[in-house]
Amino acid sequence: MKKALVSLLAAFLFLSTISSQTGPSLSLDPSKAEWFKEAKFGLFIHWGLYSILEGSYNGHTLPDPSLKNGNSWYAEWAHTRLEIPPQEYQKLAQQFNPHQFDADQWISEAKNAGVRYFVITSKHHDGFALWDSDVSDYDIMSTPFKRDILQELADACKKNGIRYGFYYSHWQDWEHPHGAWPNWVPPVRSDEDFEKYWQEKSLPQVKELLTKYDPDLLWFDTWDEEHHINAKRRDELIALIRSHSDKCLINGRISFTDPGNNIDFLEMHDNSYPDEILEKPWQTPATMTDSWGWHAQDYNWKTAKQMITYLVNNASKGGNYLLNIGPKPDGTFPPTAVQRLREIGAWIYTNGEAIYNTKPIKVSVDKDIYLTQSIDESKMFVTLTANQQKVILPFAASDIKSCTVLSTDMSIEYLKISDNETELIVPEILYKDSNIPVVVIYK
Ligand code: FHN
Repeated sequence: MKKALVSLLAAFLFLSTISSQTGPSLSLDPSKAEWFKEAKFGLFIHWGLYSILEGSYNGHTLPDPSLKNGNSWYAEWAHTRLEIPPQEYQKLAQQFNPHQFDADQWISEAKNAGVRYFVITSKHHDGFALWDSDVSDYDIMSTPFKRDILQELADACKKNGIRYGFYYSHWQDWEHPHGAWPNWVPPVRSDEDFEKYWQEKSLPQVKELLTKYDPDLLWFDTWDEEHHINAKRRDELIALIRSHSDKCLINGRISFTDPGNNIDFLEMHDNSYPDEILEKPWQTPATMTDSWGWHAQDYNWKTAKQMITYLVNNASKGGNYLLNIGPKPDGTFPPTAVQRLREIGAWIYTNGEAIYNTKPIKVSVDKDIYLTQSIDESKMFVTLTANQQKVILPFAASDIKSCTVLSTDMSIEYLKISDNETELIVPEILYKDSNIPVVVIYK
């Protein structure tokens, strides 16, 4: 009897080692995401056929409440929200000819702004591929432009030491007969039909992106539970990526409501900012205006101060800020977007040490004060965004060696308030030089 048990146990152990060795592991070594955690600031690009429409079509401009689903600024949704018939929308491919597109110009603007990684919509919900796809002719080669935009951008990123990745709409696809459409466009796609799109277009195009461009990350998009990306399809896609890349990071929107444990960073909702520190790497995708894609009548530009504050807020909670630009149909960045990038870059030029390669400090402070610290914890950075002159910090004055302004080395006085509270005396002159000064505390 005993002999039989021993051989059963041996067989079980043998099988469990084999089963654990078969098939690629779905998880990536967490060290591969270190660059992402250190990077803090990325540039997102929404660019495609919808950019030609600039938010308007046939006398309607988004948001247009007179249309059943027109009440949204999102210009990249023009196809469905402005009720454009597919055969009309797809004709836009014949007009896509961004003659002023210059990948080096885009990436050098990004680099000067302090951007450390770059993500572009390789295929948004409309199903149009910005690369020469062997899977679908609805791609850049069916336009007058016929250049491999993704390759030119990947080359520019490599030249500038910037990581790059691609947004891919793996669920919504308004071109393939069985891709998902918004729930207000009948008929609701059956799961069997969706599987045809999944096997015929979604998985093969993701494989193309991996084998053609070797990206550092892939950015998938779902935003609620009403999608076909169940755990089986989620893991099938993850397995495909792991089998073609030992570095490509995957975001949590691969299945927003059930990302599982094998994704590499969490994705917040659009323009949303958690108010607590998150352990897993994460980022907020954010717009400079109200739309992601170029919208000629969207004038609601956030100020540089607002966007720097979002960047600092996220860094203080262990996250990144993925800031979006919607380039124009001619391939240029809107001038105000360039101005904002340069304003943010100017602040980062003197204060970047408070952002890059930092980690949160797990204490609570007053609103409009953001704390980060160097990885070795020798320096704490106190970013002030509301012209504060008295700043109370929950640290003992005896732990502080010195206090200076990060950008100028000006000494900052501090007072012991109690055993575990210190007050920084912030002179008004500080706010003359910068409306978001950073005080560095040496411990
Ligand atoms: O529907 C998309 C939208 O167009 C845009 O791409 C954003 C970016 O985070 N993602 C979806 C909405 O959350």
